[in-house]
Amino acid sequence: MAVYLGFDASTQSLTAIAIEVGAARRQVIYQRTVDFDRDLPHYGTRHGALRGDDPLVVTAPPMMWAEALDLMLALVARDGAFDVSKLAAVSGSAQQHGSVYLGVSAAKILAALDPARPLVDQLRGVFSRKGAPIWMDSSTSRQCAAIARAVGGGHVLLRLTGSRAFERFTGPQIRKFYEDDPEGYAGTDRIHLVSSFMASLLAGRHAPIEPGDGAGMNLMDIARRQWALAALRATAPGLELKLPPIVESPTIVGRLAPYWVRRRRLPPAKVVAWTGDNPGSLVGVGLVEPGRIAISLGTSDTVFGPLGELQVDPSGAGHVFGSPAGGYMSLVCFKNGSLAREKVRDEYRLNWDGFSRALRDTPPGNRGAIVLPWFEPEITPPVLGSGVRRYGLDPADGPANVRAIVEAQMLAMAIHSQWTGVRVATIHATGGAAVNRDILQVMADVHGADVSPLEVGNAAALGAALRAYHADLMSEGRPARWPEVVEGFVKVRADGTVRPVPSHVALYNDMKSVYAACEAHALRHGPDPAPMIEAFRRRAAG
Ligand code: ADP
Ligand code: XUL
Repeated sequence: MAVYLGFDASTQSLTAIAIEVGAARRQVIYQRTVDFDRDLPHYGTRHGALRGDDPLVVTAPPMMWAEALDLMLALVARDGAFDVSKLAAVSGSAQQHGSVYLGVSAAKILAALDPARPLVDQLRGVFSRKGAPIWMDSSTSRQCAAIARAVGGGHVLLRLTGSRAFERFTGPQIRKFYEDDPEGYAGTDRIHLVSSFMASLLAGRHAPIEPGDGAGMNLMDIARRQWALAALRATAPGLELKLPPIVESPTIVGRLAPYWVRRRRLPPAKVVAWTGDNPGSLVGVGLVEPGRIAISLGTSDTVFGPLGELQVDPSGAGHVFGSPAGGYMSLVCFKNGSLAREKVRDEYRLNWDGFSRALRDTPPGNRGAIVLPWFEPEITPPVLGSGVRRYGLDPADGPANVRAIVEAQMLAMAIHSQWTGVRVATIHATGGAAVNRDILQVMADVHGADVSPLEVGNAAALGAALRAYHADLMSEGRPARWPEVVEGFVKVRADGTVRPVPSHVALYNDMKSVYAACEAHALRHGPDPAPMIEAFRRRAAG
């Protein structure tokens, strides 16, 4: 019997899940969350992030992530929920794109941590940039344009790296740091993703980057899974010397550092390369083979699934990442996810029960009332100037606004993920809002697909534990087929699959073009959709 520990260093929290794998038993035996705002209030984050005067700039303190890890391992050791001596390997999934900048002293400091002292006390000198830009940042449009130009155009970057230049991607963020603070950039010895930073803390040495997460940088050759020199040169000088190497996903990057072994009496378990939260979730929802998709309703909403072969989104909205299970995955990301739903919930003084009731009390199609849910600058479609747009929707009508927001999110997901060509029969739902069956009903109706909410709600953490297990088997030369690795861990929740209602599916198929017309109008490349909305309203009523 062996135990594997998986972390999810997400936007708002750090979660750990332990799984036990034996001949007769395969189960989740431990789950714990450290919430950044609540449990580490001294960093002053809101929803895990820091914002200043410029609404486009969003960062997080990397020290907070380190303290969360120290706290989490203290809890794991103290809770006594399982026999830690059986811990064979650990891995993790982290929010994607964010970057951590370390000075030359980091390698020495990481290798010589004193187990008697808290981690944060010893890391004070390691950062060459205090804040870490995170995926919610959208302040690098100028840098995106410059990088695209330097490699020969946006489509060249898209084919080379799997994505056109995106504001939140690491390359444009690095270029901005280099432009704004050339001395800080020069004093940077190593630039980590959140994932490789966390793995470095566990292993007590600089950890490499995993290709699932590396693909979210606009710097990696997606086909070769190696740094794309043309993209590096287009980004900042000498960058190749500052980036960790890229390794294959099931790579053991070290052992739990003596710091953790002595501080928490843990065994020197294998540390497996960390990936991004979306690639990690792909494993955690069991989508290790093509044909199905998953929707994660977390801080961001994401639609993702395995891709049979390398293909890119010609519209430039979607991404192709490496799949930790081999091959590729598609990903479409929406920034206005849970926080947008919370905004509407709070604006109309509801709790989640009231939010659900509003969904049940309003008709599918919302009598033609539509909202574009861009409370924050949006990623898909790209919208820099935030602002909610209402079409035929009365701002005073709470229930209609609740339905409008959920319908808008689900319609946008369906429209902007069409490029993958996957005919969706089943959606695996994960993330915090997947507990809400009324939201899942709209998802099922809009996509015309069964929606299976999964027993383990945090797919990113479960995926990390499963990747630790898989890599441990591989490292011992034991064949490990993915369907066998995930077997027994990915189960539909007891409340069961949500089925689409055929009449609603037909209505939403009709509504997709109306919603797309509202998007086009708001983005100033389409006419006033009012006549289209009116015609839809009449059809829906009839
Ligand atoms: P992340 O991992 O991105 O930090 P989670 O996947 O943990 O986020 O999701 C957290 C979100 O889940 C919260 O911000 C909250 O809006 C949402 N949530 C929790 N319960 C419900 C519910 N009953 N209905 C809708 N959303 C919910
Ligand atoms: C994906 C993305 C987000 C973050 C945070 O491209 O930006 O989903 O990974 O969860």
